[in-house]
Amino acid sequence: MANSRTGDAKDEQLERARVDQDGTLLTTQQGVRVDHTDDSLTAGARGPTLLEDFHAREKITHFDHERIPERVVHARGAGAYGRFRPYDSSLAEHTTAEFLTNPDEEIPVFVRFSTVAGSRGSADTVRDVRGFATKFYTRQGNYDLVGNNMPVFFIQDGIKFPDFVHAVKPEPPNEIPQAQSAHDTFWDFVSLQPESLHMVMWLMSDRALPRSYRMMQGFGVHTFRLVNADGRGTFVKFHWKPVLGTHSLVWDETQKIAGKDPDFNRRDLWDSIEAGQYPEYELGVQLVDEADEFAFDFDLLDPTKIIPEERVPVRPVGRMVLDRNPDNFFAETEQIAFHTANVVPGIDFTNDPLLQTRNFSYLDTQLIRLGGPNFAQLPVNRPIAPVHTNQRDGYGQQDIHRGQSSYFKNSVGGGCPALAESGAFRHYTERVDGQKIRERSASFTDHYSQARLFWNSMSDVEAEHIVAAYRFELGKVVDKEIRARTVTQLNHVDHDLARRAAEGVGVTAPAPDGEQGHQRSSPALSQLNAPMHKIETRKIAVLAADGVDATGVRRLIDALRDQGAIVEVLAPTEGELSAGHGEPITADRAINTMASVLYDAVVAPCGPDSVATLATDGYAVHFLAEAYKHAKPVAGFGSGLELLRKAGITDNLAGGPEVRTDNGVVTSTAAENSLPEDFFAAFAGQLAQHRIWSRRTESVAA
Ligand code: HDE
Repeated sequence: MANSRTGDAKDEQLERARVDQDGTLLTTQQGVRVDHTDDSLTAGARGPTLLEDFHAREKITHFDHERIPERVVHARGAGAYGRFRPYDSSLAEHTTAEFLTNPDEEIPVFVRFSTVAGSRGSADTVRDVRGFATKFYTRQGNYDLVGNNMPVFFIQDGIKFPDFVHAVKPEPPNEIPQAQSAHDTFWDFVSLQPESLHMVMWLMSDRALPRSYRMMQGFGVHTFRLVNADGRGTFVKFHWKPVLGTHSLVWDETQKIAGKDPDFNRRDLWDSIEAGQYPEYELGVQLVDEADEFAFDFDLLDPTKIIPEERVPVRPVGRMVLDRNPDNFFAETEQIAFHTANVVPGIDFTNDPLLQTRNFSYLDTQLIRLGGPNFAQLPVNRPIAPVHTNQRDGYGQQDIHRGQSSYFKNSVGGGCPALAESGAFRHYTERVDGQKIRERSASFTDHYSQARLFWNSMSDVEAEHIVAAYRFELGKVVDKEIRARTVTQLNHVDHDLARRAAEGVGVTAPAPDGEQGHQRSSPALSQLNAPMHKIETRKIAVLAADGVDATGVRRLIDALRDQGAIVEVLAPTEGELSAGHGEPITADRAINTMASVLYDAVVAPCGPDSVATLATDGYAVHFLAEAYKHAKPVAGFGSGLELLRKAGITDNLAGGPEVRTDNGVVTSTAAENSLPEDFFAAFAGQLAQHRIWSRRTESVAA
């Protein structure tokens, strides 16, 4: 494991807490050396264990207390350190936050990605929202942007959060199902809660199945406020855009990966950082003048709404790179404590009722999760800005505060810590008038327009996936009433959607809603409209056996690796393969230890003997058919085309040496050194598309 030091201020601070065991001797917690740790101290070799065995007692006691409560939501996560730098100082017009306005300094960050519903040991690739929480260790203090990969939320007021979470979590009698929304209580809740509809549509979309944490967007969700040096406020929504584009898995694939590699997203993040292929994201902001607070047909304070990007463009402001894996999952990724109220001067809240509750919840939850009020002193949570409070004592106090005073004002401590004369956080001055009242604002009541905007913005294939997701999820709901209620709710969004969902789950579609809504769409909402040109870090499997055309395979590997792709040779067994042409080549992995769902594309190279072996290997044939079914680019050359045929892939197999591309299948009958260069370029072109949605694969059995 290569954990190179980054040497920034946070890294320096962490270094003081790091412990290496190399060359050390085993001791007790008290530093007493131990020379025997396999047998307890007993009265006679077959007698009872003695209470005075302090080493055994200490060892067992610590073990008994190793676990802490998992996060009540977002329990399953993966994290990494990195750095953020703004492009320029132009945002200074709107905010005094230095980390957003000082391009001369790189700010250390820690990001934790997560799923929401599952427990710590659940699979990564479930249908779920993903958390995207960033801690910026700024010179002005820690700023936490605790976002998700979807820009809206299920509820408008935080008081509903326990209800929502209870509904989506496994059901109380039997704790089934794990990490799934496909069960009665979730759909019961959301079908009775129209405000959830917009977010549920995002959850049913491909956004809920990210290919990688490196290939998903992040959103702050709420409207926050930037505040400048004059105290002027500007509304802001935060966006993260991944440099590699936004890509998703397909549903069948996610379910298989959950078994083949439940750590799929976690492993992907770890491996890419270890390989030096650092994930990168661009931070963008949507800014709205306070004067325009009421210029929209929705309320900016309503977290179930987006500001369409065509209406207010996203302004790029900086770039984040994740370049170091943690040393210890528990110490860092588990113990990191995010809090929406961790803000720095220049960033403030709005009266979004969801945000207001979060500002209470995150501090509160850490107190139970991390066992007391000193969790901000844990290495991963410590700010790099100096910390001086009059707070004292509590479980796990790490600091040794010297001096007589722990109060303000004091004279015995020379008045310190003193009040700051500059650089302090000042709450935005906002006039608030109102009656104490439990009432949802009337401006929060349109639950359908933006759900419809989302639906209208989907490409055909994305829409198909949404329908399929509704059918799958509702198909798992036992109570037919709940299915019917959900379909009725969808009918308020779009009759066609409601009809298509209803048909799949044995429910009669309601008549079209008299008020079929607007025809607007927002191109930015479709993932397929994002630019697709990179093949960096895409994983390609080359299926080979003894007798493979190693020359052709090497040329393919070189061509794709040059563009940052990862190519692995898979064979019936690992190790060296004799080559039909060229030097022997090494198989990186055995086919049966992997699966097509763990790769982005697959290649069947030339080599009559190799092809003959693979044609009788069910894993190899299924590998190809399954990749084809999941709309992945497939390539074959020379006699490799026979293997494609065996897997039922018949697109453009009839050609000659010239390179043909059809339906994402790239072929040539040429091999070895005569395989045209175009072949690699054509394959890379298909790979950049990520999936070939024009391919119809319903009938493919895989
Ligand atoms: Fe959270 N949320 N949340 N949430 N949330 C937590 O905090 C909560 C919400 C989000 O990697 C908890 O430390 C309430 C929206 C992320 O450590 C808890 C409400 C968004 C993470 C909590 C929300 C999020 C959390 C659980 C409604 C997207 C993981 C453990 C008022 C903008 C952070 C913890 C990490 C975690 C409460 C709604 C994102 C219980 C009460 C909206 C990414 O405090």
